[in-house]
Order: sequence, then structure tokens, then C-alpha cells
Amino acid sequence: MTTPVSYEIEDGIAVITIDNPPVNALGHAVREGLWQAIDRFAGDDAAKAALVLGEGKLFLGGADISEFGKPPKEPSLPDLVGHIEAAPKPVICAIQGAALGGGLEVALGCHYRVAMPGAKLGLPEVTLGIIPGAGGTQRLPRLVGLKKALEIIPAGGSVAAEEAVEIGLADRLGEGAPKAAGLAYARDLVADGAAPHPVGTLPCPEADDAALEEARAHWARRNRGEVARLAAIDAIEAACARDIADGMAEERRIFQEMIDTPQRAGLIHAFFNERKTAKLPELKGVTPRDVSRIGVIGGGTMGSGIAASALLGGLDVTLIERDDAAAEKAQATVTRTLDGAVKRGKLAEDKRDAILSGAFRTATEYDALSDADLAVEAVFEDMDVKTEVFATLDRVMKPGAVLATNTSYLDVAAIAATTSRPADVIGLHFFSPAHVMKLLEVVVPDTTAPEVTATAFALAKKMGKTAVRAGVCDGFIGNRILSAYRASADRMVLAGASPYEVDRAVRAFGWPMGPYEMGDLAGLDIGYATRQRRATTRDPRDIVPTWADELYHLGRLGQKTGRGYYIYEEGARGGTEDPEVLDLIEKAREAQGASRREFTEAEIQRRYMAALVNEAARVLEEGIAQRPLDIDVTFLYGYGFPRWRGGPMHWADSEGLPALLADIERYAEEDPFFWQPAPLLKRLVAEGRSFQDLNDAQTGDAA
Ligand code: 3H9
Repeated sequence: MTTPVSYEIEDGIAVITIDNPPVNALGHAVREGLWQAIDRFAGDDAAKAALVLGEGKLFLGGADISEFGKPPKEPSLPDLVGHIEAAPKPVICAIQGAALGGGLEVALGCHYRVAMPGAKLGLPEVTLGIIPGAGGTQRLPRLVGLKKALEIIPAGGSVAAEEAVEIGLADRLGEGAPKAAGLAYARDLVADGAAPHPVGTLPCPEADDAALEEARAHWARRNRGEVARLAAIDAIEAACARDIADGMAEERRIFQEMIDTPQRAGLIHAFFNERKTAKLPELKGVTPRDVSRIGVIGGGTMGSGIAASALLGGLDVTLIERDDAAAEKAQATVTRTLDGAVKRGKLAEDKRDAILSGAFRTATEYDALSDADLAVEAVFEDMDVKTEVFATLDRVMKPGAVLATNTSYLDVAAIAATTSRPADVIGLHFFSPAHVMKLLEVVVPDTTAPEVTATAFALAKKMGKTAVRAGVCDGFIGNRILSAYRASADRMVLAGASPYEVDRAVRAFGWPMGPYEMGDLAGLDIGYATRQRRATTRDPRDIVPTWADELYHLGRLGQKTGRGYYIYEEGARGGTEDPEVLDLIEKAREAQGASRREFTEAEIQRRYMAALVNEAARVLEEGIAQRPLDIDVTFLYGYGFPRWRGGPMHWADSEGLPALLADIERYAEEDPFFWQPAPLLKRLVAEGRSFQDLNDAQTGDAA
């Protein structure tokens, strides 16, 4: 077996190269190879210094995440970093692309660091539910000070090469190729007679209790429920009080504690699965069509957001509006969004100017789309309006162009059938605000050509979106499942819970908002319109939240009218509870003859999640989602599901499907209409299988 670490002498410098595609993860073979290379260097009189390089587009992507939870193999990463640091002659590294996690920790074990322009140096461990475990929490504060370390580590953050040099994390900004830049620096150091410069021997950073407390308060508030960020702060605190060996021991202890948490399992589940949604068996070997010019029809909030997002992804965009005034308004909205991107440092000013004077234009005639590769309509949610737009697109778009609809519930297959080219029609369901939300549901009718689906996934990647494949049904994956758990909340309110109790319980679980706060934010007219739309098809056994209709009729539409479920005072951050709403609900209960009981927080959470998982199992069984992981990723990126819980299907597995099914069957005794257990859930329990088993079975042969 060839080793992923090579050693050669060049000009008196030992060049040690790690070549472990795709990201040079520090798996066992790399650790062993690097350890031996350092040993060889130490005893090699021909080498005055060593240069550590990573082959390919990035230096080192960190520890091999797939090894977590498996029995550890020597040498460990912390020992390896100590071994590099203890080398008797200078060790230099040159960082291109990225040095992340254990990759940066290896760089911190080196005595000198050259950062290439464009590289990012970071410690993302907390985003995986762990803390830096190879000295990152001890060496980084020694090098850049406590405050900077507190900015980077608990955020899972990184700094660009230029900033790394400024703050002392890197010693030099390189020029040219990493190897040439590293060798040049190594030669300078040898010529100057420079000694090894071990970061671990630098003095402890000065303690600053206020800064530590501020960081704790910040992360406890921002990422409620997450443990790793706070644990990382504890480890950084240890660096202020202990020598490197003691500090490393404390870091190790905390690291091990984090490795064993369910949060670590959830976050790593999320990491791997968000990379799998685009790997669909049906796309194996399918080449997407080229897309560089797109059209967006409709310049409202959604259309403008889609346009801005596409422009930020480097696409050329023509936005169609019905008249000049509307086009001007859309132009202004898109410009504002791009200005925001400039302000946040996501877009250079000259790039924005180039976009506004070149890549972006508005038009009032569809003929402007004649050379577009793809068009997304984002007009009013009405079948007649949409089919009219599609008839026009069908007429003006060139052959082979993709015709997409951004509908959030209409039948995409029916829309496709109204055109002369159903194979080119697909749903692209963006979430609002489209330039912020990462989720894109790619809704695929049976008639769609595979390369059109592949094109949608390629487009999503360009736009920085995480795309999930969904089949055609009312609400697709996300909104269909949302309807079910939203309905479970209404059932609990009818049975005695207050909407405020429900919101509190749901937030305590880790969701960013409860369903009633969410309703107030979105506007209670939306829920009302959905109920109206479904009125004719509603099962008579279903319940109706008549109090919600009443709120609508009272003009209490939520935040935009100052009142909904909550009262929103001018200038206040959140809403306050309103006894009038509770009265209204009590009257609705009486009118429906509902008896009232208490709900604990745990029961509210359990029923809310059980309704979600039960409907998700139906969505899977019907093939609307192909794999449980697609549902997990939909909820992480479109609905704010707490990432540390991995996703709702991962949550269900970790709770145990038999217990969840038993609860659903118990709820069904009192409400058999709503709580019918999904057949797939019953089958999985009977077979002793989990949702993860379904993932494994279905991703085995993925592209
Ligand atoms: C750590 O270091 C702990 C230490 O402090 C202490 C230890 C004691 N391991 O993202 P991509 C796979 S924790 C294993 O599409 P990109 C990935 O799944 C680690 N596999 O590429 C994918 O596989 P597939 C701290 C990994 O160019 C393929 O590589 N490090 C790892 O868009 C390509 O990945 C991090 O958290 C890994 N570390 O982005 C960095 N990384 O092709 C995590 C990737 O089968 N990684 N894979 O789907 C990243 O953020 C991005 O992968 C990176 C490249 C920016 C590096």
C-alpha cells in the first residue's frame, strides 16, 4: 500500500507532502505517515528545515470525521501535533485553500506558517458537536490572544490568510505556488539561523473573566441547547490557567465528553447527509444542461430574491415584470439585496457594479428570454395565472431550455402537461427570503427528463443552495409535513394547551419559533387562505381551528397588523401574550364541545414531533421523498430544525421507533382520524429497522 505522505529533500529542505484526496483528511494512514516523516527529518542531516504541504486545492481538511466513534488508532492527532512541535529543527507549513480543524492544529504544531492568499484558517469543530481536540484550544489563544480565540473557536469560525498574518496566526503571506512560497520562507529561516518556535511554549494568554462570561452568555443565547460551543469556552479558559500539558489534558477530557454526546452524532449526521442529497441514483452518469443565462418571471419578494441569489451565484439574469413601474421596483429590490451583500462583505463593490450594469436586466416582454437557458416563474399562486405564463414561456424559450415553477403547492405535473415540452418542466421551490434560505426543493414530475433534474441540482450548487429532490403532492416534502405537525398543535390547543405553551415547548425543543409565533410572522391570512382552499376537500372528521378564522376576521393578521396570537407593541422585540386570544380559544372549545386538560412541555414536544415523523413516513412511502436523509436536510435548511438533533428522522431513530409508534397508537385511541400510524413506521418497527437503515439501503448505489 502506498503511503499518503511523501518525503523528499529539495535544496536542503525536507519536503513532506500529504496527498489524501479529496480533502487531505488526517486519517490513520496520514497520521502514521506524517509521524514517520518527522522522525526521518529529525535524523536527516541533509535537511536543515522541513516544509509540510498538502497536495491539491486545500492544505488539510481536518481529522477524518468518519473515524469518530470508532476505536482510536495510534498515533493520535494531539500526539502527532506534539511530535511535530518537538522537532529539533524548524518545521514550516504552507497553507493553500484551507487549514481546518485538525488541519489548523497541525499547522499550529509547525513552527512557522505561510498562508497563501485566499486560504482560510479555521476551527469548525463546534459545528460538528465537538471541540478542537489536538491542541487548538490551547495553542490558538497562546498565539493570537484570548479575545481573538474566543471570536474564532466557539463560532466554529475561520480567518482569511491576510487576517491570519495580521493577528499573528500566520507569519507570512505567500506568493506563487504553495511549495515555492514555503521553500522560499524555509530558505530565509535557515539563512537567518532561525530556531524552532513551538507555539506550546509561549506563555499562557492573560485571563479575562468578563470576556469569557460574555462569550458564554452570547452562545447560550444564540445557539440555545448546544453544548459544544460552551464546552469550547471552558477549554479556552483552561489555556489561561495551565501549562500546555495540563491544558491539553483538560482539552482531551472535554473533547472525549463531546465525542460521546448525541449532539455530536446529530451534527455529523447532518454534515454527511447534506452532501448526499444531490447524489441520486437516477442522476448517475447524467450530464446537466449548461445554464448561464436565466429568466425570472415576477419581481415580488420571491422573484427578486431568486434573481439576487442567481446573480450572486455568477449567473446572468433577466427579470420579467408586467410594466415599467413594477420592473423598476424589482430592480430596486434586487439592488438593495446586492448592496446588503456588499455591506456584509459577501460581494465586492466593483462586482456589484458589474452585475448591475451587465449581468442583470429587467424587461416587460417575454421575448427578452429567447436566449435564456432556464426560466423560473415566481408569479401569483394561481393555476390559471401560472399556466398562462407557461404557455408564453413555451412559445418564446429556445428548444432545450428548462422551464421551472416556484410554486409551493400547485401540481407541477399538471403545469408541465399544459406545455408542449413536459420533459423540460420542473419545480424549483425556493424558500423566502430566497437569497438567504439555503433550501431548494427540486420538484420532479414523472415526465421530467433526468438531465433536467440534474440541471436543477447543478443550478442549486451555483446558487449556493442545498437542493433536495421531492415528488409532486400538495406541499411537497416540507410544507406537506409542516401541515401535519401544525395540525397537531391545533389539536393540542383545542384539547386545552394554550398557543403560548405550545410555542414555548417547541422553542425549548430547539426550533427557532413555535407554530403560532410563526403564523404571526408569516401573516395569519396565509393559514386562512390555505384552510379556505382545502375547505371543499376537508374530511368532516377533521377539526377546524375556528379561533384562527376568527382572528383573521378580526383583522388580527399577526405582526403586520400589530396583533395576531400575540400583541406587538411598536419598537418591542417580541410579542406579548394576550388573554383575549385565550378567551376566544376557550369559546371555540365550548362551541366544539371539547373538554379541556393540561399538557406538559414534554407531551407537547412529543406529539408535535410524532405528528411530524408519522407524516414524514407517509411522504417516504409515497416516494415524495426518496430517503429519510432528504427529509432531514429539508428540515435543517428550510424550517430551522435544530441542527444538533441531526434532523427529524435522525431524532426519531435516536428516540427509538418502537416507543414513538407506541405513543402514536396511544394517541390514536382518543383521535383515530388524525393519529393513524403510517404503514411504513409500523413496518420498520415490525422488522426492527430504523430510518438510517433506509438511508443506508438507498444511498449504497448512489452516484
Ligand atoms: C477535527 O478536525 C477534530 C480535531 O480538532 C481533533 C481530532 C482529535 N473527514 O465538502 P466537500 C468528505 S474535526 C472525512 O463536498 P468541498 C465529504 O464528506 C474536522 N471526510 O468538498 C465529501 O465526501 P463525498 C474539522 C471529509 O471542496 C468529500 O470529502 N474539519 C472531511 O466543497 C468532499 O467534501 C471540518 O469540519 C473530513 N474532515 O469542501 C472540515 N471533510 O465526496 C469539514 C470532507 O463522499 N469539511 N470530507 O460526499 C469541510 O468543511 C469541507 O469538506 C471542505 C471542502 C471545506 C474541507
